[in-house]
Amino acid sequence: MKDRLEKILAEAKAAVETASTADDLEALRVKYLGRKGVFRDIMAGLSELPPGERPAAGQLANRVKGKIAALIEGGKKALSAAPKAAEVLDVTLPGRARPYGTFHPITRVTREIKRIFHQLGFEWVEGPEVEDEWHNFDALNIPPDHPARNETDNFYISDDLIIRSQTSSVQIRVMEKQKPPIRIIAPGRVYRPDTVDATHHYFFHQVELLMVDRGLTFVDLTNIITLFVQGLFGPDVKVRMRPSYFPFTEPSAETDISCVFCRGAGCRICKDTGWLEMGGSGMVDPNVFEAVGIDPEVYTGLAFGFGIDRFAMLKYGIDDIRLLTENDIGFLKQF
Ligand code: 2U9
Repeated sequence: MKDRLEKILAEAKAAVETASTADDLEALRVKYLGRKGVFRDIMAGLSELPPGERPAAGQLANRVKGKIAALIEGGKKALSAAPKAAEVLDVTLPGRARPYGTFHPITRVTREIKRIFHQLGFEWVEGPEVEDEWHNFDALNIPPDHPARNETDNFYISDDLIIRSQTSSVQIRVMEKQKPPIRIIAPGRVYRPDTVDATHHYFFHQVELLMVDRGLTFVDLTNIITLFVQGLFGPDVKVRMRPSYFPFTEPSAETDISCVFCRGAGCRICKDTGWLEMGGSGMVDPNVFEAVGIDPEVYTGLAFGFGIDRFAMLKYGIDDIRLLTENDIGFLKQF
Protein backbone atom coordinates (compact mmCIF):
# COMPACT_ATOMS: atom_id res chain seq x y z
CA MET A 1 0.00 0.00 0.00
CA LYS A 2 2.85 2.38 0.94
CA ASP A 3 4.57 1.94 -2.44
CA ARG A 4 1.29 2.41 -4.25
CA LEU A 5 0.50 5.63 -2.38
CA GLU A 6 4.00 7.05 -3.02
CA LYS A 7 3.61 6.27 -6.77
CA ILE A 8 0.20 7.97 -6.84
CA LEU A 9 1.64 11.07 -5.04
CA ALA A 10 4.54 11.29 -7.55
CA GLU A 11 2.15 10.98 -10.52
CA ALA A 12 -0.22 13.59 -9.05
CA LYS A 13 2.68 15.99 -8.35
CA ALA A 14 3.95 15.68 -11.95
CA ALA A 15 0.43 16.16 -13.33
CA VAL A 16 -0.13 19.32 -11.26
CA GLU A 17 3.22 20.76 -12.45
CA THR A 18 2.31 20.24 -16.12
CA ALA A 19 -1.26 21.49 -15.73
CA SER A 20 -1.54 24.81 -17.64
CA THR A 21 -5.16 25.83 -16.94
CA ALA A 22 -7.65 25.80 -14.05
CA ASP A 23 -9.67 23.22 -15.99
CA ASP A 24 -6.66 20.87 -16.03
CA LEU A 25 -6.32 21.18 -12.26
CA GLU A 26 -10.05 20.64 -11.70
CA ALA A 27 -9.84 17.47 -13.80
CA LEU A 28 -6.98 16.27 -11.54
CA ARG A 29 -9.05 17.05 -8.43
CA VAL A 30 -11.93 14.97 -9.79
CA LYS A 31 -9.54 12.15 -10.85
CA TYR A 32 -7.82 11.83 -7.45
CA LEU A 33 -10.25 13.29 -4.92
CA GLY A 34 -13.65 12.99 -6.57
CA ARG A 35 -16.51 10.69 -5.47
CA LYS A 36 -15.38 8.18 -8.07
CA GLY A 37 -11.71 9.10 -7.86
CA VAL A 38 -8.49 7.24 -7.07
CA PHE A 39 -8.83 7.69 -3.28
CA ARG A 40 -12.34 6.26 -3.21
CA ASP A 41 -10.86 2.99 -4.52
CA ILE A 42 -7.93 3.25 -2.08
CA MET A 43 -10.17 3.83 0.95
CA ALA A 44 -12.48 0.99 -0.21
CA GLY A 45 -9.45 -1.28 -0.57
CA LEU A 46 -8.37 -0.74 3.12
CA SER A 47 -10.98 -3.36 4.24
CA GLU A 48 -9.06 -5.99 2.30
CA LEU A 49 -5.94 -5.39 4.44
CA PRO A 50 -5.24 -7.40 7.61
CA PRO A 51 -6.99 -5.62 10.50
CA GLY A 52 -3.72 -4.74 12.21
CA GLU A 53 -2.43 -2.81 9.16
CA ARG A 54 -5.64 -0.87 8.47
CA PRO A 55 -5.09 2.11 10.92
CA ALA A 56 -1.55 2.97 9.68
CA ALA A 57 -2.54 2.46 6.04
CA GLY A 58 -5.58 4.67 6.52
CA GLN A 59 -3.51 7.46 8.15
CA LEU A 60 -0.93 7.28 5.33
CA ALA A 61 -3.68 7.33 2.67
CA ASN A 62 -5.27 10.41 4.29
CA ARG A 63 -1.88 12.17 4.48
CA VAL A 64 -1.17 11.51 0.78
CA LYS A 65 -4.74 12.59 -0.14
CA GLY A 66 -4.18 15.83 1.81
CA LYS A 67 -0.88 16.42 0.05
CA ILE A 68 -2.48 15.95 -3.37
CA ALA A 69 -5.34 18.29 -2.40
CA ALA A 70 -2.76 20.89 -1.30
CA LEU A 71 -0.80 20.48 -4.55
CA ILE A 72 -3.93 21.03 -6.65
CA GLU A 73 -5.01 24.03 -4.51
CA GLY A 74 -1.52 25.50 -4.78
CA GLY A 75 -1.60 25.01 -8.54
CA LYS A 76 -4.92 26.87 -8.79
CA LYS A 77 -3.58 29.78 -6.70
CA ALA A 78 -0.44 29.97 -8.82
CA LEU A 79 -2.50 30.02 -12.02
CA SER A 80 -4.83 32.77 -10.72
CA ALA A 81 -1.78 34.94 -9.84
CA ALA A 82 -0.10 34.33 -13.20
CA PRO A 83 -0.76 36.86 -16.05
CA LYS A 84 -3.69 35.80 -18.18
CA ALA A 85 -2.86 34.41 -21.58
CA ALA A 86 -3.96 37.71 -23.07
CA GLU A 87 -1.40 39.48 -20.86
CA VAL A 88 1.42 37.13 -21.69
CA LEU A 89 3.85 38.80 -24.10
CA ASP A 90 3.99 36.79 -27.27
CA VAL A 91 7.33 37.83 -28.77
CA THR A 92 6.49 36.11 -32.04
CA LEU A 93 3.73 38.63 -32.78
CA PRO A 94 4.61 41.33 -35.37
CA GLY A 95 5.46 44.74 -33.84
CA ARG A 96 2.78 47.44 -33.69
CA ALA A 97 3.54 50.24 -36.13
CA ARG A 98 3.93 53.47 -34.21
CA PRO A 99 3.23 56.56 -36.29
CA TYR A 100 6.33 58.73 -36.42
CA GLY A 101 6.03 62.38 -35.45
CA THR A 102 7.24 65.03 -37.87
CA PHE A 103 8.52 68.57 -37.62
CA HIS A 104 6.07 71.43 -38.06
CA PRO A 105 6.57 73.40 -41.31
CA ILE A 106 7.73 76.45 -39.30
CA THR A 107 10.25 74.28 -37.47
CA ARG A 108 11.45 72.76 -40.74
CA VAL A 109 12.05 76.16 -42.33
CA THR A 110 13.64 77.55 -39.15
CA ARG A 111 16.05 74.59 -39.01
CA GLU A 112 16.86 75.12 -42.69
CA ILE A 113 17.58 78.81 -41.99
CA LYS A 114 19.81 77.86 -39.05
CA ARG A 115 21.75 75.45 -41.30
CA ILE A 116 22.24 78.04 -44.08
CA PHE A 117 23.53 80.73 -41.73
CA HIS A 118 25.62 78.37 -39.66
CA GLN A 119 27.56 77.69 -42.87
CA LEU A 120 27.96 81.45 -43.33
CA GLY A 121 29.40 81.85 -39.84
CA PHE A 122 26.36 83.44 -38.18
CA GLU A 123 25.37 82.78 -34.59
CA TRP A 124 21.80 81.98 -33.63
CA VAL A 125 20.51 84.20 -30.81
CA GLU A 126 17.19 84.47 -28.99
CA GLY A 127 15.70 87.01 -26.62
CA PRO A 128 12.67 87.87 -24.49
CA GLU A 129 9.24 88.13 -26.11
CA VAL A 130 8.15 90.70 -23.51
CA GLU A 131 10.19 93.80 -24.25
CA ASP A 132 10.63 97.31 -22.94
CA GLU A 133 10.26 100.39 -25.12
CA TRP A 134 13.99 101.02 -25.14
CA HIS A 135 14.87 97.74 -26.87
CA ASN A 136 11.77 97.57 -29.08
CA PHE A 137 11.58 101.21 -30.17
CA ASP A 138 14.00 103.85 -28.76
CA ALA A 139 17.28 102.04 -29.55
CA LEU A 140 15.93 101.29 -33.06
CA ASN A 141 15.72 105.01 -33.83
CA ILE A 142 11.93 104.91 -33.77
CA PRO A 143 10.81 108.43 -32.70
CA PRO A 144 8.45 108.83 -29.74
CA ASP A 145 5.53 109.78 -31.96
CA HIS A 146 6.20 107.19 -34.69
CA PRO A 147 3.11 105.20 -35.79
CA ALA A 148 5.07 101.95 -35.15
CA ARG A 149 4.50 102.70 -31.43
CA ASN A 150 0.72 102.91 -31.82
CA GLU A 151 -1.41 100.70 -29.64
CA THR A 152 -3.10 99.57 -32.84
CA ASP A 153 0.22 98.03 -33.94
CA ASN A 154 1.42 96.57 -30.65
CA PHE A 155 0.25 94.48 -27.68
CA TYR A 156 1.01 96.81 -24.75
CA ILE A 157 1.27 95.14 -21.35
CA SER A 158 1.94 98.43 -19.54
CA ASP A 159 3.15 101.93 -20.43
CA ASP A 160 6.67 100.61 -20.96
CA LEU A 161 6.23 96.91 -21.63
CA ILE A 162 5.00 95.33 -24.84
CA ILE A 163 4.95 91.91 -26.41
CA ARG A 164 7.59 92.37 -29.10
CA SER A 165 6.46 93.30 -32.60
CA GLN A 166 9.80 92.30 -34.18
CA THR A 167 12.94 90.45 -33.12
CA SER A 168 15.13 93.53 -33.71
CA SER A 169 15.26 94.01 -29.93
CA VAL A 170 17.40 90.86 -29.72
CA GLN A 171 20.02 92.49 -31.94
CA ILE A 172 19.99 95.57 -29.70
CA ARG A 173 20.60 93.38 -26.66
CA VAL A 174 23.52 91.64 -28.41
CA MET A 175 25.10 94.96 -29.46
CA GLU A 176 24.81 96.28 -25.90
CA LYS A 177 26.93 93.37 -24.71
CA GLN A 178 29.16 92.43 -27.65
CA LYS A 179 31.45 94.64 -29.69
CA PRO A 180 31.92 94.13 -33.44
CA PRO A 181 32.38 92.07 -35.49
CA ILE A 182 28.89 90.69 -35.04
CA ARG A 183 27.16 88.08 -37.18
CA ILE A 184 23.83 86.99 -35.76
CA ILE A 185 20.42 85.77 -36.81
CA ALA A 186 17.47 86.22 -34.50
CA PRO A 187 14.44 84.11 -35.35
CA GLY A 188 11.41 84.07 -33.16
CA ARG A 189 7.74 84.72 -32.61
CA VAL A 190 6.47 88.30 -32.90
CA TYR A 191 3.05 89.71 -32.09
CA ARG A 192 0.86 92.34 -33.77
CA PRO A 193 -2.84 93.04 -33.17
CA ASP A 194 -3.76 92.27 -36.76
CA THR A 195 -7.10 90.90 -37.87
CA VAL A 196 -6.63 87.23 -38.65
CA ASP A 197 -7.17 86.23 -42.27
CA ALA A 198 -5.46 83.99 -44.85
CA THR A 199 -2.28 86.11 -44.84
CA HIS A 200 -2.31 87.86 -41.43
CA HIS A 201 -2.16 86.62 -37.86
CA TYR A 202 -1.74 88.27 -34.47
CA PHE A 203 1.46 86.30 -34.02
CA PHE A 204 3.87 85.01 -36.60
CA HIS A 205 7.49 83.99 -36.92
CA GLN A 206 10.20 86.33 -38.08
CA VAL A 207 13.90 85.96 -38.76
CA GLU A 208 16.15 88.99 -38.59
CA LEU A 209 19.82 89.14 -39.48
CA LEU A 210 22.43 91.61 -38.29
CA MET A 211 26.03 91.88 -39.45
CA VAL A 212 28.32 94.58 -38.05
CA ASP A 213 31.90 94.95 -39.22
CA ARG A 214 34.28 97.38 -40.88
CA GLY A 215 33.56 98.30 -44.51
CA LEU A 216 30.26 96.47 -45.05
CA THR A 217 28.26 97.74 -48.05
CA PHE A 218 24.82 97.41 -49.59
CA VAL A 219 26.34 94.87 -52.02
CA ASP A 220 27.20 92.65 -49.05
CA LEU A 221 23.57 92.93 -47.91
CA THR A 222 22.25 91.94 -51.34
CA ASN A 223 24.72 89.06 -51.60
CA ILE A 224 23.87 87.64 -48.18
CA ILE A 225 20.14 87.82 -48.94
CA THR A 226 20.78 86.11 -52.29
CA LEU A 227 22.76 83.29 -50.64
CA PHE A 228 19.96 82.92 -48.10
CA VAL A 229 17.00 82.72 -50.48
CA GLN A 230 18.90 80.51 -52.94
CA GLY A 231 19.70 78.18 -50.03
CA LEU A 232 15.96 77.97 -49.33
CA PHE A 233 14.44 77.98 -52.82
CA GLY A 234 17.25 76.93 -55.17
CA PRO A 235 20.02 78.59 -57.22
CA ASP A 236 17.73 80.16 -59.88
CA VAL A 237 15.99 82.52 -57.46
CA LYS A 238 16.85 86.21 -57.99
CA VAL A 239 16.70 89.11 -55.50
CA ARG A 240 15.32 92.59 -56.15
CA MET A 241 15.84 95.57 -53.82
CA ARG A 242 13.32 98.44 -53.99
CA PRO A 243 14.00 101.73 -52.19
CA SER A 244 12.03 102.04 -48.97
CA TYR A 245 12.29 103.55 -45.48
CA PHE A 246 12.63 102.06 -42.00
CA PRO A 247 13.73 104.14 -38.98
CA PHE A 248 16.46 101.62 -38.12
CA THR A 249 18.09 101.37 -41.54
CA GLU A 250 19.49 103.85 -44.05
CA PRO A 251 19.36 103.17 -46.94
CA SER A 252 16.37 100.83 -46.63
CA ALA A 253 14.89 98.44 -49.15
CA GLU A 254 11.82 96.31 -49.68
CA THR A 255 13.28 92.96 -50.69
CA ASP A 256 11.63 90.74 -53.31
CA ILE A 257 12.55 87.38 -54.78
CA SER A 258 11.67 86.07 -58.23
CA CYS A 259 8.50 84.00 -58.01
CA VAL A 260 9.37 80.45 -56.93
CA PHE A 261 6.31 79.09 -58.79
CA CYS A 262 6.53 80.74 -62.24
CA ARG A 263 10.25 81.60 -62.04
CA GLY A 264 9.45 85.22 -62.93
CA ALA A 265 7.06 84.65 -65.88
CA GLY A 266 4.02 85.83 -63.87
CA CYS A 267 1.27 83.75 -62.21
CA ARG A 268 -1.61 83.88 -59.75
CA ILE A 269 0.68 83.60 -56.73
CA CYS A 270 2.87 86.58 -57.70
CA LYS A 271 -0.13 88.47 -59.15
CA ASP A 272 1.55 88.28 -62.57
CA THR A 273 4.46 90.46 -61.37
CA GLY A 274 7.04 87.67 -61.39
CA TRP A 275 8.18 88.81 -57.91
CA LEU A 276 7.28 87.93 -54.31
CA GLU A 277 7.78 90.34 -51.41
CA MET A 278 10.00 88.88 -48.69
CA GLY A 279 10.33 91.71 -46.21
CA GLY A 280 12.62 94.61 -45.52
CA SER A 281 16.35 95.20 -45.29
CA GLY A 282 18.94 97.93 -45.18
CA MET A 283 22.18 99.28 -43.76
CA VAL A 284 21.97 99.89 -40.01
CA ASP A 285 21.18 103.54 -39.26
CA PRO A 286 24.06 105.35 -37.45
CA ASN A 287 21.63 106.44 -34.72
CA VAL A 288 21.13 102.79 -33.83
CA PHE A 289 24.88 102.38 -33.40
CA GLU A 290 24.99 105.56 -31.29
CA ALA A 291 22.27 104.12 -29.02
CA VAL A 292 24.32 101.00 -28.28
CA GLY A 293 27.74 102.64 -28.11
CA ILE A 294 29.20 101.42 -31.42
CA ASP A 295 31.13 104.06 -33.41
CA PRO A 296 29.34 104.52 -36.79
CA GLU A 297 32.50 106.18 -38.15
CA VAL A 298 34.35 102.88 -37.71
CA TYR A 299 31.69 100.26 -38.26
CA THR A 300 28.85 99.69 -40.72
CA GLY A 301 26.06 97.20 -40.41
CA LEU A 302 23.51 95.40 -42.58
CA ALA A 303 20.23 93.84 -41.56
CA PHE A 304 17.06 92.29 -42.84
CA GLY A 305 13.76 91.09 -41.42
CA PHE A 306 11.74 88.39 -43.17
CA GLY A 307 8.66 86.36 -42.25
CA ILE A 308 9.33 82.65 -41.63
CA ASP A 309 5.63 81.86 -42.04
CA ARG A 310 5.81 83.38 -45.53
CA PHE A 311 8.80 81.20 -46.40
CA ALA A 312 6.97 78.10 -45.16
CA MET A 313 3.82 78.98 -47.11
CA LEU A 314 5.81 79.50 -50.33
CA LYS A 315 8.04 76.45 -49.84
CA TYR A 316 5.17 74.05 -49.08
CA GLY A 317 2.36 75.64 -51.09
CA ILE A 318 0.30 76.57 -48.01
CA ASP A 319 -2.27 79.22 -48.94
CA ASP A 320 -3.63 80.11 -45.48
CA ILE A 321 -1.44 81.22 -42.56
CA ARG A 322 -4.05 79.98 -40.10
CA LEU A 323 -3.17 76.39 -41.03
CA LEU A 324 0.20 76.96 -39.34
CA THR A 325 -1.36 77.57 -35.94
CA GLU A 326 -4.53 75.46 -35.79
CA ASN A 327 -2.72 72.14 -35.19
CA ASP A 328 -5.02 70.26 -37.55
CA ILE A 329 -3.46 66.76 -37.53
CA GLY A 330 -4.68 66.11 -41.08
CA PHE A 331 -2.73 69.14 -42.26
CA LEU A 332 0.37 68.49 -40.15
CA LYS A 333 0.62 64.82 -41.14
CA GLN A 334 1.56 65.91 -44.66
CA PHE A 335 4.99 67.11 -43.47
C1 2U9 B 1 18.82 96.35 -35.87
C2 2U9 B 1 18.96 97.21 -36.95
C3 2U9 B 1 18.23 97.00 -38.11
C4 2U9 B 1 15.85 94.62 -39.48
C5 2U9 B 1 14.91 94.97 -40.53
C6 2U9 B 1 13.01 95.06 -41.65
C7 2U9 B 1 13.77 95.88 -42.39
C8 2U9 B 1 11.62 94.70 -41.90
C9 2U9 B 1 9.76 93.36 -41.22
C10 2U9 B 1 9.49 92.77 -42.59
C11 2U9 B 1 8.45 91.69 -42.47
C12 2U9 B 1 9.56 92.32 -40.16
O1 2U9 B 1 8.71 89.95 -40.63
S1 2U9 B 1 8.34 91.28 -40.80
O2 2U9 B 1 7.10 91.73 -40.33
N1 2U9 B 1 11.11 93.82 -41.11
O3 2U9 B 1 10.98 95.18 -42.81
N2 2U9 B 1 13.67 94.55 -40.60
S2 2U9 B 1 15.30 96.00 -41.75
O4 2U9 B 1 16.66 95.77 -39.32
C13 2U9 B 1 17.35 95.92 -38.15
C14 2U9 B 1 17.21 95.05 -37.10
C15 2U9 B 1 17.95 95.25 -35.94
C16 2U9 B 1 19.64 96.58 -34.60
